Amino acid sequence: MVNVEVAAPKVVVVVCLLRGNRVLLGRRRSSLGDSKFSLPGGHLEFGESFEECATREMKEETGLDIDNLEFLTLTNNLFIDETKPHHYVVICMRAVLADHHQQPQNIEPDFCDGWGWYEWDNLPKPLFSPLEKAVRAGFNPFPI
Ligand code: 8DG
Ligand code: MG
Repeated sequence: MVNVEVAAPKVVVVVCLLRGNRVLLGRRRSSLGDSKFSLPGGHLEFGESFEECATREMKEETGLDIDNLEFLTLTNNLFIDETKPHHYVVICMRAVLADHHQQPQNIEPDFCDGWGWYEWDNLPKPLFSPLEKAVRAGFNPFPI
């Protein structure tokens, strides 16, 4: 049972990093969504803009520098049935590489098996549940 007196939703920023018709995904190493493919990102720190958080998380997790950040959408992600319940308000940004020759590095191997570029029309399986749900609902991060 969640103690709603002390439990609080957290704000997370994730990034759809676009390259041609591909997007950057990593296989999670985490109690939540372990071995599922998900977008890079993490918790918004006090005082940060969404753009700053996206840029920092991308650098911390992949070593990549990003550019042309734009807000895409937000989702209210509940993981209530987990042993430890979580509630995330997820801000989803879009970006491109600042330097098109830069390659992603797996900087936090304890939290990710590795990063790869995946075609949007042929996404890997299994996707992390919130991403899977968004894709099924028609979410598409590419500009029209
Ligand atoms: P931080 O401590 O470095 O700030 O965070 P992190 O260690 O990078 O956390 P994370 O697991 O990558 O992201 C925080 C939570 O955000 C994660 O446990 C569940 C939620 N989340 C979603 N959707 C997505 C997503 O597509 N990608 C990521 N990375 N997290 C997501 O609900
Ligand atoms: Mg992360």
